[in-house]
Order: sequence, then structure tokens, then C-alpha cells
Amino acid sequence: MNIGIVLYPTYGGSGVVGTELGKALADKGHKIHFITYRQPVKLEEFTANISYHEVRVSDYPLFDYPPYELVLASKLVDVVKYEKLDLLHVHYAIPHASAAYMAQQILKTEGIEIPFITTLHGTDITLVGKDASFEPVITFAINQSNGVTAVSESLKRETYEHFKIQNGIDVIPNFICIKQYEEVKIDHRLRESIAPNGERIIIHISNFRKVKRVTDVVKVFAQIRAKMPAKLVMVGDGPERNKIEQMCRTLGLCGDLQMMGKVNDTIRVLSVADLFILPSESESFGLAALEAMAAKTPVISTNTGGIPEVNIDDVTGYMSNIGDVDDMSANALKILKDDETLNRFKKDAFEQAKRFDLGKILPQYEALYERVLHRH
Ligand code: GMT
Repeated sequence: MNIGIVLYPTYGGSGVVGTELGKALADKGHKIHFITYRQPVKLEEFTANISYHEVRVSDYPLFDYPPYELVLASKLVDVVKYEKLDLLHVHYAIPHASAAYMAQQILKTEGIEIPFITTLHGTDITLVGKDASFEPVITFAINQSNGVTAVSESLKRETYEHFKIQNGIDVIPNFICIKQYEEVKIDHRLRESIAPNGERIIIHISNFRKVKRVTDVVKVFAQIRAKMPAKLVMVGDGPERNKIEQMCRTLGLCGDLQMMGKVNDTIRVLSVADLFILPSESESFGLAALEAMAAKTPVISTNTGGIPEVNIDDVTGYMSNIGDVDDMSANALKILKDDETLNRFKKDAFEQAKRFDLGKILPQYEALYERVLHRH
């Protein structure tokens, strides 16, 4: 198949999933065209089957708000027409689904038929989509999609609850490539440099947006630190970063905190960690938790959204109510108390991650593509 993939090129989960999916499809012989405004962060290596088409918005002084969606729609028309695409797959509804719809309608006037599939990732529905100013366009674009997927049962339910959707939604969970994790050797030098005296290493990875409740990570860490030697590694960057630093100063934890910023090779860092903390307010799936588990790192998380479909309480980690940092800390200490318990959680986390291996998920997308092409 000749497939156009539209995504955000950033570190966010939807961009990572879209890029890794495209790379895996290209490996299987499909021709993949990534269409977005910057080269996706995870698109480091090209093969003959991968092309990248950049959407460039000119900053004409009239525009207070550059019309990205229109330029994207025009680019889609161009790529579909000249690269002879069979299908478009857009990741994240806003504004990709409506841009794909517009491109589809323009191409129809020229006698070209192009179906498009929309994958809902979470904040497009749970946060942004529920904003009344977006709602009519999102509802319309989802209903016009020739296929719709959601990354968890929970997100599917929320979509039906909050939008008037007549379309069916297939749940295709996020994935990791377990082989990449199996091949990684623990970087002992990195481990020693972070925790020179054998301290436990606690890690959090996110975009540090409010929804991630990063200050809860620090609160939980403070309680762990009060009971055992431990180090905290924060990977990522975003609006709540200053709060983390201020809180660490107030609690006197700066010596035990390492802010790593945006890291490309998260597998290497995860492989040295003992525990991952994900205290999010809302999380449609929690790809970061799955990545941690694939790296044999148990997860302390909230029980919100799609997380219970990934993290298993008392097996791969523990789940607590949003904001219940005392419970999270008590659970963290249960896991970290001795090597035997920690190793059991590590092993079970890895076993659970295997259920989301690319090899199991990729055929589900391919089957959907076939179905949509057949119907169209
Ligand atoms: O978590 C974010 O803020 C980024 C966002 C994105 O669109 O990249 O993540 C969402 O999609 C990920 C991939 O499907 C999911 O694993 C995340 O749970 C979801 N984030 C939220 O629902 C808050």
C-alpha cells in the first residue's frame, strides 16, 4: 500500500506511535509518506520506502494565526495526487482529521478517491476536543473518517460519551517494539553516575504539562527518599518544569534530582531505572508507562483513563487515586524494599509489555487498512 501518515513531529506519544507505525509498515514493504511541519523526532533513518513531505506555512504579516490546517490540506491534495496514495492515516484529530476531510473533498472534484483513517490519542478528545469551540468540527471530522481507531477502550468510551459519534471505533492499543528493549544492554556507567552509592533510581518522563501532575512525582519521591537512599531522574521539558525545581529547593532534594531535558534514547535511560512514576490527572493510554515496563521498570501510576489497561495493580506496579501521594509512596516502598520483590515486579512488567509488542499490533492496523480500502 501507498500510505500517507499525518502526525505531530514532536516527542508526544501520538507522534512517536505514528512514526514507529510508519517505520514498521515501511519495513514490511509498504510505501510510507510522513506529512507534517518538521521532521519527526523518531524518524532518524530513512529507507527506500520512506519519504517526508514538509508542510510550510508562510508567515505573511496579515496572519495573526498562521492557517496551518489549510496548508496541510493543500499539501495532502498534492501528495495524494502526485505520489498516488491509496490511503491517509492521521494521528490526533485536531486539526489533522478535518484537514484530511477537506483534502478528500477537493480530490473528489478531480475524480480522485482517497479514504482516511483517524486515530484518536487522548488529549484531542479528553482535553482539547471537549472545548466547545472545537466540538462541531471534531465531531464532524470523526464522523466523516472512513475508519476511526482509539488507543484504549477507555478513550473509545469517552469519545462516545462526549461527542455525537455515529461511526464505529476500533480499539488498537499503542505498542512498543520489544526487540529494541531486549537488545539493550544496561548502561552500568550511566547507572553509577546517577546513583554512585547504589541508590534506587526513580524516573519520570513526560511533557511536564499540568495534566501530568509532575509535582506529585516530587512529593512521592520525597517520601521514598525519607525512607531509603534514592535518586530522581526527570526526563522531558514543559510548562511545569519550574515548579519541580522550586519544590526540590523547598524540600532540600536538589542534590538527588537530575533534570535530563528532552532525551531521544529513552530506552537507555529507562534501562537503569528501578521505578517509573506516572501520577497523571488523565491519560488515555500512558505510552510512557508501557515503555518503562518494556525496559523492566515497574510503574506507580494513577488509575485514570486507559492506564488500568496497561499497568496491573500489584503485578506490574500499583495504581492509586489521582493526587493520593501517600498511597503512591507506600506502594513505591513496597516495590523497592528488597531486591527480590523489585526483581519480581521488573519481570512481570516486562511480561505484560510483551502483550503490546509491535508484532501483535501491526497486523491490526493492516487489517483495518484493507477493510477501509475494500469498503471505499
Ligand atoms: O500526553 C500527552 O500530553 C501527549 C499526548 C499526545 O498526543 O502525544 O499523549 C496522548 O497520546 C499518547 C499516545 O497515544 C497516550 O499514550 C497518552 O496517554 C495521551 N495523553 C493523554 O491522554 C493525556
